[in-house]
Amino acid sequence: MPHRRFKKSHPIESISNLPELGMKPKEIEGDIKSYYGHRLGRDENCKSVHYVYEALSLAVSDRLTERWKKTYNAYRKEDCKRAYYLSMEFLMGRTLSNAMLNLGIDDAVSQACYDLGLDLEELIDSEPDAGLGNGGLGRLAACFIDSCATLQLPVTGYGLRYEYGMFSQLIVNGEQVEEPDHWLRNGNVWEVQRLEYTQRIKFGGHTETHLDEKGNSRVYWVDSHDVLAVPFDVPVPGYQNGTVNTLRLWKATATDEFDLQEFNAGDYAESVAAKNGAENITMVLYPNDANENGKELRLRQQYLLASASLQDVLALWIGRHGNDFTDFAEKNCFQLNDTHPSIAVAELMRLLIDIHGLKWDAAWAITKSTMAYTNHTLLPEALERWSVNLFKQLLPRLIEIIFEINARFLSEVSARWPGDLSRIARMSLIEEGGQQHVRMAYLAIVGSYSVNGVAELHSKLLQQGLFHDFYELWPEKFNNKTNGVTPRRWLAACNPELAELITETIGDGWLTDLSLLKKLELHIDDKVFCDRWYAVQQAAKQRLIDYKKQELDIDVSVNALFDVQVKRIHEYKRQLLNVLHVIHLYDRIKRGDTANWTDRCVLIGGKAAPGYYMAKKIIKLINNVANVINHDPEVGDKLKLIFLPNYRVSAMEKICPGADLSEQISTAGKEASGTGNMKFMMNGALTIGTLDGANIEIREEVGDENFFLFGLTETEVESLRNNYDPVAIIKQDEDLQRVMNLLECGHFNQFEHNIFDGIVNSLKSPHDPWITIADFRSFVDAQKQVELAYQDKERWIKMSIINCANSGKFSTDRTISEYNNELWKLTPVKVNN
Ligand code: N85
Repeated sequence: MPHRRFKKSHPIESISNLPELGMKPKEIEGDIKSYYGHRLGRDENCKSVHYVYEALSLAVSDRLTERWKKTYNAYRKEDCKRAYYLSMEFLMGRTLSNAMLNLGIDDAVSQACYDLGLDLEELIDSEPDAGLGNGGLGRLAACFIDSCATLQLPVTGYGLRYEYGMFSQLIVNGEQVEEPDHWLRNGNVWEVQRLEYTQRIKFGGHTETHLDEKGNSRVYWVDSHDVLAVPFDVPVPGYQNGTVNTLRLWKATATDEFDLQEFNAGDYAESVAAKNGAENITMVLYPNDANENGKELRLRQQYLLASASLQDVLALWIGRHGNDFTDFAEKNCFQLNDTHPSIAVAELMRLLIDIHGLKWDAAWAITKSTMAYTNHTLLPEALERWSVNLFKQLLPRLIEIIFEINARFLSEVSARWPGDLSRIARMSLIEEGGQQHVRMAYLAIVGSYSVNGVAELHSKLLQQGLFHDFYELWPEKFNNKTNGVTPRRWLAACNPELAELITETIGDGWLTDLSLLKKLELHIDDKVFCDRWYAVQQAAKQRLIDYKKQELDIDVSVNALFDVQVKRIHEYKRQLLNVLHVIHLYDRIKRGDTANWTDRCVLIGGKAAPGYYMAKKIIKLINNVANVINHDPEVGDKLKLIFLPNYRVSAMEKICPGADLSEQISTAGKEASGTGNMKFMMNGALTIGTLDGANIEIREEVGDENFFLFGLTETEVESLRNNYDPVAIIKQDEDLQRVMNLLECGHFNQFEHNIFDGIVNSLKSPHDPWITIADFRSFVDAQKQVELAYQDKERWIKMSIINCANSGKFSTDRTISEYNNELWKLTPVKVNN
């Protein structure tokens, strides 16, 4: 019998020394076949596309892993400063095509698939989205880590590995029905479980104070019910630069001894069942995009993310520097994606003091120079507040620390404003009155060195409004970082025809320096170029039609203006205003007012939070109006209204290349930034929009004449609130009267009495927070300008080119460079291949 033991004490070198993987079609082809036949054990009898997708993905994934290890080693060797992006959501979408693009093997893979007789498009489309986010905030995190890798910055994403991602949306009888998204059902080739980095997380129990072995008083958190956080790592490749960063997602599991205790008590089955309790923590993503719900499970999720991630970072530090935290703050920083992970402020204090023995002041100095907080909304209903009682039960040590932070902070406030009791009450981390609550945004502000908004207007409103007291105290903490999107996924990968035309015209430098798109403007008078631009866009529109065809069974002409609004359904985003305009167009057709008509196809898509009554009613209204319009022979090609079900990242990749007009019509002051607006612009769509969020900066970049502006400004909105009279506005506007009349008489709900009463009443209410009626006339007029522009094909093409050419600012490469230059101060690390 040969010995099964390794001969040497360190056998690792001998098995770690791998030959480099080839990037040529034949080499990739060989790996695909080998994975398919050997690892997956399939042959010609297998009819499922899935295993072919898996074989190809494994081949691609190996090539990522090679670079991943080199990146890891390069960071280790440099002992460089690192940043950590803490987020409850990473809305990654699909991985395969992006990985191919960033590895620079898309042509080789195409060739390999062609030679094997495989349909690459079909394989790519068989991948489920990683829908680990709600909307803008989650997708921003995904674009950010893409840019960090492309800029070769040592940044790790930390998030949660939800078993169920964002629900799938079905439309049944015009209404949204939610179906659970079990995205891991068929396994996930892109993740690697790392049991060796498992962390232990405490919940419940109580605290005790004792003297430690050195005679110092120390707090112990005891009798807790612990859970394990197991990391699953996902590779995040930069654009053709050898860097592969890490997204580390935590899964909650039960500890072994938890079972054992129960087992000894004789209740084996109960104890195994209790495992579920632990695993429930990362079972499901909460599907609210603008509403905090105060559920205990959600607080457990937040704490698990914060605690596991911080323990992980501290373990890495201690592995290298021992228990010496002197330089910790110089070498680490944490960007908090909204308040969702802001419990990290208190948790870092706990770990440094209770576990690593630092004194309060030293721990606080580290905390407030490593944490930075990004705010994503001004909506009061989205501001997180946790009940102090819940905190005491679930995280007894953390609430003690929060109270201590608050006491010290409030004494700073009263030193600055002696006797100003109302200011102290306003600024306290604890909201009084009935039940006490922790104001998580205030905890994040007090515990951070930076507070930023996500567009200029939004950051200004934070300083003047929501966080004004804090701005007065620490003006230097506040700053703006206008959002962006990654041009790799949102132009190169999703619109390869346009990308190719751009590259042929100006070279390929734009992929990593999007400001170079500006050069396209030199070609707007080149007839051949403009014709090609038009042809590419028409082809994208045709593809969008084809993609939806089986599902929708509606004939749409590519010559119609494709007018698109896709985003979460929310009253502030005003899908209702869009519908009012559609009803107005329908009414014009029925009245025969169609001289110089522009055919239009209005596409609306988005998910409503399952508990958001009005948002669900809006979906029903869109579908009912669509049903009437699309089946009216008198309307014909002039107007179509389509609700796109189950909007998600992979859907946007198909939608944004085919849009002519991008609807960004939120009530001014309510949309923090918006990022869909940037994706559309980058792909050559024109925007109709209010002066809200990043629309303002988009308009600045493209120029007033290339943007369809309408609506009240934020200041006008606020001053109108006290004397807003929508009924009077309706009375004075004949078109609007007719639209409201169609709604009120039940024209769109003939056999469903009164179902839209809630919508009608909210529109007509003087307290409508979104003042939709006030912007109707201005919106309709701007839409007329859109039609005029669209009728002049040459003018439209030029405007389209100008929009794309000026989208350079909205690359997350620019955004991340600003985060890095002003806040993180990391040095890029080259990875040698
Ligand atoms: N904000 C956003 O997407 N917010 C959330 O998804 C969200 C989830 C959640 C859960 C968007 C609990 C409580 C509150 C919550 C803004 O609306 C966009 O304007 N909020 C902005 O472009 C985007 O964040 C990225 O900054």
